[in-house]
Amino acid sequence: EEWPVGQEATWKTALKANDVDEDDVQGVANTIVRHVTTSLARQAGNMDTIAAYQATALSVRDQLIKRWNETTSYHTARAPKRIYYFSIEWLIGRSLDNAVLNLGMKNTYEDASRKLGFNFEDLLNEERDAALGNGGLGRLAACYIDSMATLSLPGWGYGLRYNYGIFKQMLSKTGEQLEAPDPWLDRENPWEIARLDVAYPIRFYGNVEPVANSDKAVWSGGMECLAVAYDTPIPGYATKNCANIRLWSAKPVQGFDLNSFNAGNYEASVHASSEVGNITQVLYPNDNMYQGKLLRLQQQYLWCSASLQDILRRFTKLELPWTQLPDYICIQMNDTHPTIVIAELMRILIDEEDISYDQAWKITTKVFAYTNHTVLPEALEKWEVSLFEKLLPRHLQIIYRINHDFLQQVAKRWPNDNDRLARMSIIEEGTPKYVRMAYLAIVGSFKVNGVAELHSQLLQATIFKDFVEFKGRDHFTNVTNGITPRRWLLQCNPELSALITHSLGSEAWLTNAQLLKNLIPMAEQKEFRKAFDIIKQNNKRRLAEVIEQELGITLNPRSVFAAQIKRMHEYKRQTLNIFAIIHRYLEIKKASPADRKKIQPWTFIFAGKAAPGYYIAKLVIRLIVNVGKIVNNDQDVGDLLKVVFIPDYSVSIAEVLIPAADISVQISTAGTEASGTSNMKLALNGALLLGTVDGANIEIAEDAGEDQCFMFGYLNDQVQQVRYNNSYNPTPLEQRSPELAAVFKHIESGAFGDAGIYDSLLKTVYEHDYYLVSNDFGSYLAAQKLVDELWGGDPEEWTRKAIITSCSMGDFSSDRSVQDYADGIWGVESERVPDN
Ligand code: B1H
Repeated sequence: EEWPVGQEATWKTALKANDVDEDDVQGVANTIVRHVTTSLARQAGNMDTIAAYQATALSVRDQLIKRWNETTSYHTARAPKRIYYFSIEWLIGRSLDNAVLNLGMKNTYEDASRKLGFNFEDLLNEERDAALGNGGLGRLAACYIDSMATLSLPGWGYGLRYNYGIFKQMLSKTGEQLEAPDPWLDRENPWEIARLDVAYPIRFYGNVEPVANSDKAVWSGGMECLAVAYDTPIPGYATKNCANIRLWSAKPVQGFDLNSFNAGNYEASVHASSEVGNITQVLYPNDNMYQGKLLRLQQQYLWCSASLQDILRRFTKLELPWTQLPDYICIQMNDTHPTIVIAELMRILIDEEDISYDQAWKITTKVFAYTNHTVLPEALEKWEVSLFEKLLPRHLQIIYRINHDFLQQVAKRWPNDNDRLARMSIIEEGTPKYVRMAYLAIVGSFKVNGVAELHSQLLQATIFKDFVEFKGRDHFTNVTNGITPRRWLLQCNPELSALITHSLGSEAWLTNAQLLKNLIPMAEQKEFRKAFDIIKQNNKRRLAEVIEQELGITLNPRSVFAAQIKRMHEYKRQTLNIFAIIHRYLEIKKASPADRKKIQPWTFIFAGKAAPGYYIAKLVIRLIVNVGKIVNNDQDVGDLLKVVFIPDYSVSIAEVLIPAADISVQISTAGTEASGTSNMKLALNGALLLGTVDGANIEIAEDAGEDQCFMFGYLNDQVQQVRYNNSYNPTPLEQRSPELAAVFKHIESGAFGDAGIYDSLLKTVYEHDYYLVSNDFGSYLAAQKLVDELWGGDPEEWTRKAIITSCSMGDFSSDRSVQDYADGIWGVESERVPDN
């Protein structure tokens, strides 16, 4: 090592002085108090829990930064191939508990804070969620970066530092969703490191001049701004390695507006910079829904251009020829949101690095891989050509050239097949014209994957069929999603984690989730079942307390806790669930007091946000809330049925809900949910799967065993036909499902609010019923009946199934997923920082 300035001995002593051993409680307390009195400028006598949280977080941050630095130096010295995960969403949640657990310092921090007069649990609750994502896609990125760190892979995440994350959801008195901003950065964020010196220029709009006799062009003018880096260190579990998420914030270029854009027009120059400030203001709140807004394309380009400039700067330091770029970097695109990065790499190589178009294309297509997360047509990104041309004129030229060359190859393979050319073109012809981002992502990358077996098959058989024929089977693959067992078991369910560690005799399952299998035989032991059951009861009671406190609803912890917790969407069919609840309610009302005694008690728990512009999804929330109001206060019902909608669903709320669930409700129309990941989290925590044959449900049922699950509903290959009949040979609802017709009548009678308010929702089922709610209603009721029988008839058997389910989830660790990516797609290897 080199000591650039001063005396080596002084440096070394100072570095040592700041080291804290993992179990050094006093040392940790020292660092916390130092932050109280220096960073926070407070006095010991002037402390509240917020200050204690902040000082503790800063103390942990010090540990993370040390590891971050060591990891960075090590990787710089070794210069391995690196993986960069591009995600426009990072749904991290809180970091303190997760960080101390991954550092192996939870006990030390608990002790230190107790000795300083604080309860560590209270400090944890002061932290705000980093909610820079909508749902599964954003949380997946967060789980994957945890696994990349834990596997010691040389990799970083890249994203955007939104000033406002996903909106805060509130409910009006009448059960309507209201949205408020999420100013998560209002308090200082101890988990980020501002790198004000790491900033790249980004251009928008402007003009393009071709350069004669070359592939090059000069793009100039327009609006320039800066993308500034903020780093979030992500510690691995049981490794010194620390990964990084680098998030970009837009800021105006100093002096630009005055000198070259609006000289002499001060007011206009201020205006120009406020457009720049807008770019990273807010996360777009749509899940599984495309919205073609200019600002969104600005976000995508700023993020991709800054990230790529950052990556290429690192590569150029190696002083290697550009042809070796694919040997040193791989970029994984989380959905099509970063697809513009393909054109950006082409632009930089051609216009700035003097590489020929053909050579640039050879390099580019070896760098990128693309993950598709949905087959829903309304979610597929396609940008209006005119908008694209205005904002990114040079990129549109490059895309046209890519498309031209690509279609020539297609035409060569399939002469005179104009239909095929029109189908496959990256440019959708028509008025207006569109750029199809998924097609660009396929053509510009070396691998495309889906996120569960069924989904990957569906991609290849339907929306990307032509591309499989053109590129060959090997261009496409599957990597089934996974979740990190550190957050989704160790952190959220400490009691179950302790039981597992005790029973296995080691903590090795936390980095090798397959070891959980070894506990399956324990399901046959009464003692173990009892221990497992007590933990579930405790988790249910903990949740019931929160719900009592926050919502004033008293739950029966002996009832089946059935959780449907995910974004509100027609395809996810919260409708099916709430209609079945109303059916159950009507059955209870009909039953004699004697018959009621035989009815099993259920608590249905919903949580999830609707996109602010998604009218039908918001109406479903309203129905759920209003059904709850009636059912929860009906004397005839008593403890037999409760319906709870928990507002403002978040990662932190999920951490309380998931360990408390008995039943995991996963009831999307077959073929619509690409994977789902709450299904994995709930199963890992011992909830039994009540689900359709869709997404990762299928693989969960395979691994846990079908005996452990309650599967129902039309299969994917029947859906098209049923859907067609619903539209073109419709039968009255009474015939399709008399039970559902009765439910609708009851809703229409005004039982849950003025008659008429739910008409547009009911109409989606009466007419077309695109998502097969009426068709699957009967089999959903039948599946619930089986649940009733097991819950009431054989509680021991229930627990046995829960244990088997939980211990069969090894495959769904994100460590497995990320290792699959590393081996099968990225070609990167573990680069573990030596212990000393
Ligand atoms: C998923 C999205 C998504 N699929 C567009 N697609 C978005 C699409 O802001 N947008 O424009 C945002 C999100 N999200 C989800 O990904 C799937 O529905 C889940 O089934 C899957 O588990 C998850 C992770 O792969």
